[in-house]
Amino acid sequence: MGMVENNLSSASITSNLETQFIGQRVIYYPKLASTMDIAKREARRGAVEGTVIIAGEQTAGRGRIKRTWLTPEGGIALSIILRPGVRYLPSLIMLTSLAVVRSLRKVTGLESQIKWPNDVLINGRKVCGVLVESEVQGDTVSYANIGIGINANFRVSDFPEIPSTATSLSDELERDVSRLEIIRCFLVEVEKLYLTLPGGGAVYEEWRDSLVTLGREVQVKWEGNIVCEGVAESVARDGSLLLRLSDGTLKKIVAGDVTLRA
Ligand code: BT5
Repeated sequence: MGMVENNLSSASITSNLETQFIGQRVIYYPKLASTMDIAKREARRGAVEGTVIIAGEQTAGRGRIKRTWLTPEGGIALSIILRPGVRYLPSLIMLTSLAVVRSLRKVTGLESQIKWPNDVLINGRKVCGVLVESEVQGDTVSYANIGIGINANFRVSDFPEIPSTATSLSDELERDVSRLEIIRCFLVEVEKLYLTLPGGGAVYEEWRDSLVTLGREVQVKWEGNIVCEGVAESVARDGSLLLRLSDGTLKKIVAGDVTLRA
């Protein structure tokens, strides 16, 4: 696979970036443990809202509940420091996934779908994971950092540690993509969606309508154990999944992993 871009740097990302604050300050590391760690440290030091931390490669990337996220060279790993009003916290995972879907479509032409709660899939395979880590004091959000890991320019089959249910952009397209373009587009899309929140924008509706999960029979797992099964009927505005159980009752699922049944 040829090199489409080799110039990921703070300057190449911020240069003429059409945002007000997201990505106006970028801290780039060729290799890093986890962008979430640096984002937390920077946020606690009072970093300006919209500060972006990007790694060319991560050695200790994190998923939810202490799981590992692998970002080999060629991947995209970034975190953004935000400080929304506390009532907008549930919207962050939604707007982040939506911004990924929009930027993959715009830059690569690939259509992707969102799987509750935090996966972006292409043809049923995970291409991106989303993570939000926040600290709230009273009614104030000290920080809410959003992180995305996108499998971009590498072949998943070259990394046995990555589950075979994953895919990458270059696996899908059989060519490399411009990580720089995807990152810049993503920052613009995140800011657009973020700025709609106070006006009661349609983030929730768009997210709900992009979910592959709804209408499907699913199994919900928590730490590897099946906790319930049912039909994913809807999602609530707080992001939770509403599951119709076989006895007809509706159960609200706040966290977990879902497996879509055929
Ligand atoms: C996620 O967690 O999907 C959230 C991943 C967030 C990663 C970003 S990268 C930038 C920022 N800095 C970080 O340190 N993290 C964020 P979860 O739903 O818990 O999924 C984790 C699971 O996905 C693992 O247990 C593996 O099974 C699988 N996995 C690991 N690496 C993968 C990859 N590259 N592609 C697809 N699946 C992967």
